Amino acid sequence: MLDELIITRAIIDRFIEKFKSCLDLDVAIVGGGPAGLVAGYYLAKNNIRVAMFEKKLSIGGGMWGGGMMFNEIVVQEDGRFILDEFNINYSRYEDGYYTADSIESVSALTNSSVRAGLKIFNCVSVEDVAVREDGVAGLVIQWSPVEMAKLHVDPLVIKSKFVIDATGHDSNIVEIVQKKCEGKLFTKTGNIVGERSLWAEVGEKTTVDNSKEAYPNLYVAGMAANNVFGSNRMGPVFGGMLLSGKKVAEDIINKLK
Ligand code: 48F
Repeated sequence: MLDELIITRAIIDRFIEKFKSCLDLDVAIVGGGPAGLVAGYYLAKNNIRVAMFEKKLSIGGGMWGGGMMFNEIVVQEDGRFILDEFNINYSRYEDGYYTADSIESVSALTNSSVRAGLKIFNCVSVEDVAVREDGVAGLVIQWSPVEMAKLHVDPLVIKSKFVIDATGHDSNIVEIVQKKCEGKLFTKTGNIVGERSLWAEVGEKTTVDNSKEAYPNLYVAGMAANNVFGSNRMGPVFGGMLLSGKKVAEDIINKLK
C-alpha cells in the first residue's frame, strides 16, 4: 500500500539533504544553458563542489529551439569532440559542419552533468550576489514563482568561492555587480561593453576567449561572455557555447589548485 505521507516526507528530506549539501560551494553556476551545463560537467568531473541555479522550470536555455524553432543545432569541427564526450549523436552536413538534434543535445548535456555530480536547482532565480572585500562571495537566491508573483519575501544565501555567470545574452549577474559592487569590471571600459550584431565566425571564437574572470571571483561563460567583453552574437551554431563552458571550468580548476 502506498503511503502518501512517506512520499511527501521522502521528497522533503531528499531535497533538504541536497540543498544543504550545496550551501557552501567551490563554484555556483547561474543559468542552465549549454555553456553553464558544460562548465558544470567538467567541474563536477574534477570533484569540484559545484551547483547550478536556473530560474526556469526547464534546463537548457536557448538550445531547445535550435534555430528559429527548427530543433536542430549546428556544431563546427572544433566543438565536435564535446559532442563525443557527451555521447550526443550527430551527422556530418558538409566538411566541418555537424548537426545534432537539439532535444537530444540538451538532454545529454543535462544527464551527463548531473551524473558527473553537478547539483541542479531549477525554479530558482539569482537576484543578487554576496560580496566581501576580495570580490564576489556567493549568491542571493529566491524561488522564481516568488519573483514572478512579486511577493515581498526575503531570499536566502549560498556561499561560493567562485560564481559563473552563464545567464546568456543579458549577463544578469555581471549586470547586478556593475550596478551594486565596488570597483570596475575587467573589461576595456570597466563596464559591460555590450553585445554586437551577428557574425558567427568572430562570435564563436570570442565567446571562448571571453570566457574568463570579469570581476574578482566572478567568471562569465557563453553568450554572457560576449555581452560583457563586447563581441558578436553567433546564432544557432553551438561549438563556441560548449567550448566556452569547458574553458571557464578549466580556468577555475587551475585557480582552485
Ligand atoms: O541563454 P542560454 O542558453 O545561455 P548560453 O549558455 O547559450 C546561449 C545560446 O543558447 C544561444 C546562442 C547560441 O548561439 O546565442 O542564445 O550562453 O541560457 C541562459 C540561462 O540562464 C537562465 C535562463 O533562464 C537560461 O536558461 N538565467 C538567466 N538569468 C538568470 C537565470 C538568473 N538571474 N537566475 C537563474 N537563471
